[in-house]
Amino acid sequence: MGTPSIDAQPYRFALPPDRGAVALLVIDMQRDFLETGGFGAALGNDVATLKPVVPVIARLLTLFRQQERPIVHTKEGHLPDLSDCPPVKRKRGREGTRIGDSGPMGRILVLGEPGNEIIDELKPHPGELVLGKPGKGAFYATALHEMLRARGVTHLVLTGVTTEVCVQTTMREANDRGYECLLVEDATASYFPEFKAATLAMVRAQGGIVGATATSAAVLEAL
Ligand code: C5J
Repeated sequence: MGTPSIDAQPYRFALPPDRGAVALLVIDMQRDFLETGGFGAALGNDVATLKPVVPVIARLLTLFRQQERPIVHTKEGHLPDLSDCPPVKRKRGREGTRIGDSGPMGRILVLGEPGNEIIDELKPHPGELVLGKPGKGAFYATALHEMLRARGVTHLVLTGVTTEVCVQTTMREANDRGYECLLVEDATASYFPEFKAATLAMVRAQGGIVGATATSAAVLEAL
């Protein structure tokens, strides 16, 4: 029998023998993106398009918890004084619904506000890493790389929202830092289904230029 691997074409995400080396990354499953009244809705998006991934991520979380593999949850958010929010990022919103403005779930995309909380269905358990991040990529201006290295993580299973923004950016950052990356197809969503499809195709193109993709069924079976 060869090395167990998740059957992702065209590149094989070979599982290392050390369980602790494979981490689940749950990106930005926060109320700001998934609930009415948050940042995503303020930008004019239909938040319902993201909902189908919630039970899929919940299943992956259950398995990673059972197997005591590392789990990292990220939340996009800025400091209350917005000192970590580049003016260009704030400027791009619509008047009244920009980062830092007050909305139905508190200040939009600000750490510690109700909208910044991870949704109830996917609440982190004690001992899991929860990382606030000011950028789209989870490695930008955070200690994520150091945290993962300290735990011996070499492989990342990526999930979360939105596929073409924070998930794809994080995957590219992780690839550049030497992580083996697998994006779980039905555990990631976009407000724009065509952007999700394009992202999956981009990831898989050219021999898996930044990693692989696979269904959650394949991941659950392989693990
Ligand atoms: C966005 C994210 N879409 N988490 N953030 O602004 O993808």
